[in-house]
Amino acid sequence: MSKHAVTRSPEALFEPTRVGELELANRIVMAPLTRSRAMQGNVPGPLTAEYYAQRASAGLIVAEATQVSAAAQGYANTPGVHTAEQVAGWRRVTDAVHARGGRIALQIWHTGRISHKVFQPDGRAPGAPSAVQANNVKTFIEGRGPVPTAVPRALALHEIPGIVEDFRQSARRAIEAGFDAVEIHGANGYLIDQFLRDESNRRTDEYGGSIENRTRLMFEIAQAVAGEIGAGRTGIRISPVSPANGAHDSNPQPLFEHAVERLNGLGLAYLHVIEGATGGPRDIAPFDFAALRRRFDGAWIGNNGYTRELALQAVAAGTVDLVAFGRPYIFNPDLVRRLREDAPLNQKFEDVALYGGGGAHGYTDYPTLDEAA
Ligand code: 8OZ
Repeated sequence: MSKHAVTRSPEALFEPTRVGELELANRIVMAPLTRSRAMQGNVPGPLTAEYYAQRASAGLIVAEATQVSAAAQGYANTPGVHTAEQVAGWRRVTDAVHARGGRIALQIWHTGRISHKVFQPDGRAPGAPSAVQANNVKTFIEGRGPVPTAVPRALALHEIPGIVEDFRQSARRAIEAGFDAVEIHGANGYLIDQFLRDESNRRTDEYGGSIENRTRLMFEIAQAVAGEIGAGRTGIRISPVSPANGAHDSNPQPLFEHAVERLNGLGLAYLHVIEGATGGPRDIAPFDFAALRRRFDGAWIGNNGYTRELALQAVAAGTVDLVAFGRPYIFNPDLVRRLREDAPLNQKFEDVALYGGGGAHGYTDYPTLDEAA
């Protein structure tokens, strides 16, 4: 029998569980959500601390994608974790979440080709595996709105160790800032995903060509982060069939089976899997997710379009260990209670423009059940 052939009570969704070195109050995860409200210097401010504290009843919060270096940035007003001010800003956030009894991981991120020269400290084109522009993808620039992402430049072989090092140091700084864990952003068409896939990776050195070579950067980053902060505090997010940000591979099944096999050898705490198109249909393309799950001994966090029913059923059947909710967490700070009590969820009552950018409105002003009563 497979190690994952468990049967649990549906109530297990609301009960404590252990993930790596973390003791979590329940199996509900707040997915990382880019909200673009960082202050000057890409520093998370007091409003961000309040926003996450409001959501501290999640078993685990995965805080929004956060750049590992200045060059890793791809959008206006996203936070970083590469300066002392950013670490101090994040400390406010983790203190506020811990004061409410929550647990919080930081998602560390390099956008690669999903960037623009205005974000690059040297003013050059952003670095990527190869000089291949993402097909019809836009980014946000302050005062200019959505603009096409760059034609990137191919990173030189000698630049790659520095990127691995940026992830390692960011993981260290995240722990200094009080995070309980670090999630490596390997999904959604950003740098790590760009290296994985044959559409964006046309390299002929040891980081391109074979599946072994294309999974090398992901593996080296995961190894560096786990070596720095402990595998039991390290997770990684992948999106095998998502076309997000122009991601495309001619044959994702063997690619991701190999990637997960390599990651499993590191003993990581969890694998966070976007099952389908990010924020879109779960059945965008045929893919055998169970084949990945069989290759991974840590916890599996399933994500993408889960309803209450599907979450209860997937946890009970053991297809997933935890369920991450994204958009419902924008509108429902007390999502855990609402799911537990089968109470109605707040629906989107504001413009989608408030997802990213702006102030408190559409960010910290969604009512809990008690406040709504
Ligand atoms: C929405 C807008 C900007 C970035 C992702 C980090 O898709 C993101 C992101 C989402 O993973």
